[in-house]
Amino acid sequence: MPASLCGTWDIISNTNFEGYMVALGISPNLRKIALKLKQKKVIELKGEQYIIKTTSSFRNYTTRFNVGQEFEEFTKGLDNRRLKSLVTWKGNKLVCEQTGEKNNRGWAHWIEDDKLHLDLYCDGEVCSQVFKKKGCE
Ligand code: VLZ
Repeated sequence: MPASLCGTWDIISNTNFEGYMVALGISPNLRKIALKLKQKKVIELKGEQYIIKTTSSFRNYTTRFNVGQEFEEFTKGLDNRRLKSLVTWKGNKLVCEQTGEKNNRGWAHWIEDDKLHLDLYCDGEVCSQVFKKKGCE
């Protein structure tokens, strides 16, 4: 059983978010704003359903899914695309494959040294984010 991803997490590093946003076709103006944001993750499990909220002072993004069940995702406020997404456990990683206009798109979450890790990938670009649990050092 993988360590729980649930909780409230503050971003402490964000490598190549710019490259990920370029791959998604986010405009230069929006990228400039987005790069400065302190992102937060709130991950909850309600029954079988995961709820992942990405929040910031500028824009929020929420996704809800059940592991192993494909769902329709609309990336509202991000690149505004419609995707077919599927989240599964691969070892200790919670992995999402996002099928749509962009190739090789998805993300993976895992816990390492009490930190929440997230790789966001699109079209050969990888953004690596690390979060620390709120209230912990
Ligand atoms: O997260 O795919 O945790 O949905 C950035 C929001 C969110 C703020 C990046 C900037 C993608 C917006 C988050 C301006 C363009 C994401 C998944 C994994 C769950």
